[in-house]
Formats: sequence, structure tokens, C-alpha cells
Amino acid sequence: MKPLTTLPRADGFYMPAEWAPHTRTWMLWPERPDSWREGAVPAQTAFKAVISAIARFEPVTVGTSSSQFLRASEQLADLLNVQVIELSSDDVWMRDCGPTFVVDHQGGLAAVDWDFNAWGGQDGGLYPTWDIDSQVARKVAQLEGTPRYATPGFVLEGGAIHVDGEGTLITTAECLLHRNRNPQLSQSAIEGYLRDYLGVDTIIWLPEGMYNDETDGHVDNFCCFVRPAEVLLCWTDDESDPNYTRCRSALAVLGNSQDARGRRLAVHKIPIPAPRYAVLESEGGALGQVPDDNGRPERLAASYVNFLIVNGGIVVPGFVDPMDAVAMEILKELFPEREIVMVPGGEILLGGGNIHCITQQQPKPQRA
Ligand code: KQY
Repeated sequence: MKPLTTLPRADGFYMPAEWAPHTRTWMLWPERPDSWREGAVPAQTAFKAVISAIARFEPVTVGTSSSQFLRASEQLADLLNVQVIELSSDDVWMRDCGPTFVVDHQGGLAAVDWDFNAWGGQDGGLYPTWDIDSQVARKVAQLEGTPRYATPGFVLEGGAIHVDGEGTLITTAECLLHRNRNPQLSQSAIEGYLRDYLGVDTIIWLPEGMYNDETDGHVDNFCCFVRPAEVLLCWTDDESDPNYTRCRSALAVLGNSQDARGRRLAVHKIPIPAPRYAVLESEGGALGQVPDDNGRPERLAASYVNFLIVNGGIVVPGFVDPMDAVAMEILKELFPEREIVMVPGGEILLGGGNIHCITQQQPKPQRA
């Protein structure tokens, strides 16, 4: 099917909040050896835990390469509500290479197929090629039989945005204004795309996301809406943590912002876990640390905000950290009507993201 030549907003579409009912969640199966250690076996175990947790609440469709199809099918065979399909990709980041679904008030569903350049293309991007990922959104739209809006020349990943479904979007300047995404566009032109394709009116620009996030500071690892006019922000009081100033700059912006309906935002804070570093499996089996460009151990961008809201639940990564329990309590208070399920997030974090990054919800269209 050819992409539509009109604009979603003009056609009555908007991106609903993540807490609106879902039809399913889409995911991809890990196998890439330069992203996932030990033949991706630990990652596949971690993904199975996430798939299993989500499938308790809603159907999950998992795309695999042809060579992994049987393995994934067998590994996931004991899970109800899970469909494994052959859907090739360059890696697993369905949030970013998958479609952003939009709905209208007549029960319509459509897919936005953003340009994808692997988080920066030739200027700091994370893969040398990304042509298979670039086709994922189109394939998902075709599988679902949904109309598709494409944005040739406009790069965006789903992890770079969060919406309240009532006209407000949050993003970070670190990512969306980075020269490796849309250097030809001004900030107001970028806002124009967000308005036209997601049906939003108000855009809140946080200066930065989490320190050393491989995505140039995706908002989905740092701050999200929990309901209209309420956001949840990563937080640390440790002045030596590079996230210290990032958290305060974000709070200053949020504290001075109004949403699209003119409401001030209530800001809830959630602690970040203790610093975690990339570990390297040496040939002898000992654990070492992967140095960054300055020879220091590579800090990982661990965050509890990287959760997925599902029908009746929240699936959140845990890090075997004392803050896991604190995060659970905060989420229970913020989402009293949902069951909070924590699953191990350490292995997915090693690959460069977490639960929100590897999932993409398909909203269930509602008739007004
Ligand atoms: O959304 C994300 N967090 C994507 C991360 C890509 C990491 C590639 N190693």
C-alpha cells in the first residue's frame, strides 16, 4: 500500500496516551551478536520475561528473523497470548524503528512511519546499516492493514517522544535538535512535524535526557506522563552523578510549563539506581569493564522510567538494586489501578535500552 499523501492531524488522527487501551504490543527478538553477548542467549531469556509479563495483560506479537523463527517459537511456546512471526530487523528496538500508531474518534487507526537513521546515521549512529529496520514500520502497518503516513526527510524515533493524548508532547532538545537527526530543520519546523503527525498542540522541550544514553537522550528513559498533567522524572541527589544537573534542568522546565489544556504539571520523582557499568566477558570468563572514550568504565543509562504501560499493568525493569523496591512503591502509588510487574532489566540495559525501548503499543481505536 502506498503511504497516504495527507497529514494525520488534518485527517483527524492523534497519538493517544500509552495508558489508553491497547490491542497488542509489538516486539522484536534479539540475536545480533554485536548487541547481545553469548549468542544473545541471556538477552533471549530477558526478553522472554518481558514478553511473558506483557502477555498477562494483552497480546504480544514478536517478530524474528527467518533463522531465529523456530528457536523463538519454541522458547515462547509455553506462553499464552504470544504470536511469533517472521519479521526481519537490524536489532530489537521496536519503539524506535516500529510505527507510531495514531487513532481518530471514529474508530480509525493509522501508522506513522518516521525516517529512521539508527540514532544518528553516519554522524554517531549506532549501526553501519539500518535498511532492514527502516522497513519495520511499513511491514507492521501492512500486517495490520492500517493506512500509513510516511515522513521522508524527517527523522524521529518513538523513544524520543511521550504524549498525554490530550495535545501535549515532551521531548528532549539533546535528541530531537541534535545535528544528526534533522539538521536542515529549525526547532519550529520540527514542532510543525510533531503537530501535523501526532496531533499535538504543546511541545515541552527538556534540555537533556539521561547521561550517556546511546540515543542522544531519549525522553522515554528519563521522563514520562503518568496521567494528564502529571509526569514522572528520574532523579538523583548525588551531586557527583552526571545526571544531577540534567534532572534539575528538566525539573526547572517542567515546573514552568503548562500542558495543552493550560494545566500546570505535577512532577513526581523516581530515583535512578546506583551507577551501573558495561561489563565485558573476557576470554577467561572474568568480568571486566568496557572503557568509554576517556578510558573510564562505560556508565549505563539505567532508569525505572523505561517502563511500559499495558492494559491493567505496568511492566518495569529492575536492576537488583536497593532502589528497585522504592521504584515499585512509587509506581504502585502513581498507578493504584494497575498491577506493577518488575522484570530483570540488566541484560536489556547492556544492549542499550530497556522495556519501553523494545516495545511498541498498538492502541485500540475508540469511537467517541
Ligand atoms: O531506544 C533505545 N534505547 C535504542 C538503543 C539502541 C542501542 C544499540 N546498541
